Amino acid sequence: MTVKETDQEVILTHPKDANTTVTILKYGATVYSWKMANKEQLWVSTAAKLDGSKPVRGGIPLVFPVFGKNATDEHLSKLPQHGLARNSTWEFLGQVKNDPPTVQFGLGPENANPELTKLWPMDFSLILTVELGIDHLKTAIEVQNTSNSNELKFNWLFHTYLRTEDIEDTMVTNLTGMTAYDQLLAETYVERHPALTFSEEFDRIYKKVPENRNIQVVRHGQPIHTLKRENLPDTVVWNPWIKKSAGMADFEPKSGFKNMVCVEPGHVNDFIILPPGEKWNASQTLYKDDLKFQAIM
Ligand code: TA6
Repeated sequence: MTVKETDQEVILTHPKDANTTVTILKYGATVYSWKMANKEQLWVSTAAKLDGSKPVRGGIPLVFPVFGKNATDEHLSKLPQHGLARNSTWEFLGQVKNDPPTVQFGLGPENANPELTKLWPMDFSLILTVELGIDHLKTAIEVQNTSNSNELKFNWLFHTYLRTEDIEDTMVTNLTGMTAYDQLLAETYVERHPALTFSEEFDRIYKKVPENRNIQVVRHGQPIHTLKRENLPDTVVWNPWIKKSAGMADFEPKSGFKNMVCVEPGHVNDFIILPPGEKWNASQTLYKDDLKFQAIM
C-alpha cells in the first residue's frame, strides 16, 4: 500500500523499498518524517505538537503568505510569524502518481484557519505536491490568485529542518559570494567563507542564490543532504543554538540544536505580486549527491 490515509496524516511508502517513507500531517500539510532506507532525514522536536494546537517544531513547516513578522502591510502585519499555512488544516486531495508515490494537499479561504483568514481576507488557492522518490523527496507548491480583481502579495518558504549527527562537524556549502542579511546583527554583507560552520546562534537570509547552486549540508567531508530549488531565489540558514533552544518550549531535547540545521528555500527577500487569476509555482528537491563544491566568488 503506497498511500495510507488516517484522520490526521498521510503516509507514503515507496513501492521499491518499504523502508523509504514520508509522513505528512494534514495540519499545516507538514512533512514531519522522511526516511530513506529507514534512516530519518529530518529533525523533529520530541516536544513537537502533532495535535494541531501549534505549528510543528521540525520537519518541513510551510511559510505563507509572510516570512517572519511583517510590520508594515495592512493585512500581513496582522498575521502571526510565518503566516497561516503551517497552522491551518489542509485538505488531502489524493494520490496523483503511483511511482514515485505522489500526493497533493489543498488550502484556501474555505478551509484555512478562520481566525487568520479574517485578518488576511484574500482569495487564494494553494496546492502542495509531495513526491517520494527512492532517492529524493520533492515538495512543490502552486499558489493561485483566485481573485478577479486584486493582486496577491506573498512570500513562500519551505522551513526545512535537516538532520545531522553533530552540528559542530557540519557545514553548509555553495553560498559563497552570495549577499546575506544577518537577522541577528541586522547587517547585510557578502558571504566570503567557503562554507558556513556553526558555533553559535545562526540566522541568515541568503539572497538571489542562482538556481544552479545546489546547496549541500556536509559532514566529515561527505554531503549528507543536497538541495535543488526551482523558482526559490532566497535561502534561510538557521540554527537556534543553546539560548534560543532553551527559550522554545516545544524545542526538545534542549540539546537538539546539535542535530539539526534549517536550510530553508523561499522567496522572502521581497514579495511576489501575483495578478488576478495567475499561478506561481516553486519546488525544493532533497537528495543525495557527491560533494560538488561551487565556490564561485
Ligand atoms: O527561519 C528562521 C526563523 O525565521 C528564525 O528567525 C526563527 O524565528 C525560526 O524561523 C523559527 O520560527 P518559529 O516561528 O517557527 O519559532
